[in-house]
Amino acid sequence: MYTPAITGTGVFTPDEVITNAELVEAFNAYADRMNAANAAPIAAGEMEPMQHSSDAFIVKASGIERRHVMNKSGILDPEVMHPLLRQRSDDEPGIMAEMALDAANKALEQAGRSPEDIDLVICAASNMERAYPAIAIEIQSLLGIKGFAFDMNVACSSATFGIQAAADMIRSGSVRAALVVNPEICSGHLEWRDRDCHFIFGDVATATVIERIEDAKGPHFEILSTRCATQFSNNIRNNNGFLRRSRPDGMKDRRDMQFMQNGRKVFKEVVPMVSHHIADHMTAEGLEGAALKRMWLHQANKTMNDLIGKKVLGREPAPEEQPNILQEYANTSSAGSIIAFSQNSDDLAEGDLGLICSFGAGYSVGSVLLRRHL
Ligand code: CO8
Repeated sequence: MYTPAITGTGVFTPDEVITNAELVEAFNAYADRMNAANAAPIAAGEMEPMQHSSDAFIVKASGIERRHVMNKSGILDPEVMHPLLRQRSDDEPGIMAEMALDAANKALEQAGRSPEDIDLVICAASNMERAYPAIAIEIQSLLGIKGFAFDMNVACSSATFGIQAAADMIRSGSVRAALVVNPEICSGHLEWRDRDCHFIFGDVATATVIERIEDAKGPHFEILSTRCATQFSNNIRNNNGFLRRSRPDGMKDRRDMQFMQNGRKVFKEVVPMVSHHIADHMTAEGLEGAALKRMWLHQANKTMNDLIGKKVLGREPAPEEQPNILQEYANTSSAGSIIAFSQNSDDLAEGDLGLICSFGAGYSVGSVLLRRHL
């Protein structure tokens, strides 16, 4: 058995940024148009008017201040309210592959590796732009990697589940070095016309290089253990899929074809699930939560992270013990905990313990326990 280690990470951040103020202005303009267009049924009491969104609510409820997106103009146009992305020919790289490539090159550079050193690519994300061929195989081809590649989807937990799959293959010796990429183009599936969720997501891509610890060329994180858990829930759901046109009103503009959630229930059910998951993981390793120097948590909601951190450490976590990036990126699904890790891990000392933990739709929870080596 070999010991796996994370030797490099990379983040692709789209150039375009939408602040809460810009988002709310566009949403409110859309709501006003809808209310004007439906003035008669609203006046007759047959229809509820759309309510305005507010920057203050968004910051208080989530901690999110802005988000990066692949296309801003469509999202902010009250006539459109979704990203506008050009149609690509089948002979050019897809948008997810392009995003992932940037993050992958940064991760390889940090690890001091070139594509020929890698023999496995996993594209782990909450949405794939097409069913097949796998996005991972396209990325493998664009990078010139030999070996094999596959896609996997566990919503917000895709990255940690992907790391577990890669780490297990490295342990057993079936691969020597792996690249796990998480291109998340959440803007494509977010319902920007719904004020309950229009502020939640952003776009980004992350990448992680995992290899045998003895092959590490620089500072790295030993993967001590991983733990994954799932429990079915309808509280976060997206009904879009390949059977859509086969349904009676299949191609209609239906709300359930975009991201849907019962946010309050998710909050209440997922916080204890994640806190117990981390506690169980630490106990299985003969450790207490307080042994963790840092936690890189899924980036959905600041209050949620504060509560989980407090339960795990048994006290109020200091900001540097549990860094948040959601104020800058919003929820980027599986990429969130990897951005937090990538941007806030260099300062850890030899032997320090840290834990990456993601959670979300499914429900799903994944944790990766790490030890720093310089
Ligand atoms: N502006 C002003 N007021 C608002 C707004 C708004 N934008 N939105 C809602 N309100 C109002 C509501 O109508 C409500 O009014 P009232 O009290 O009169 O009914 C009031 O504000 C409070 O609303 P909520 O109860 O909904 O507010 P919460 O405090 O619960 O906050 C959150 C809402 C932020 C959604 C919160 O519940 C939360 O973060 N929950 C956890 C969510 C979570 O972690 N989800 C994980 C899902 S992500 C995932 O798994 C990946 C899926 C794949 C990604 C696909 C990409 C799209």
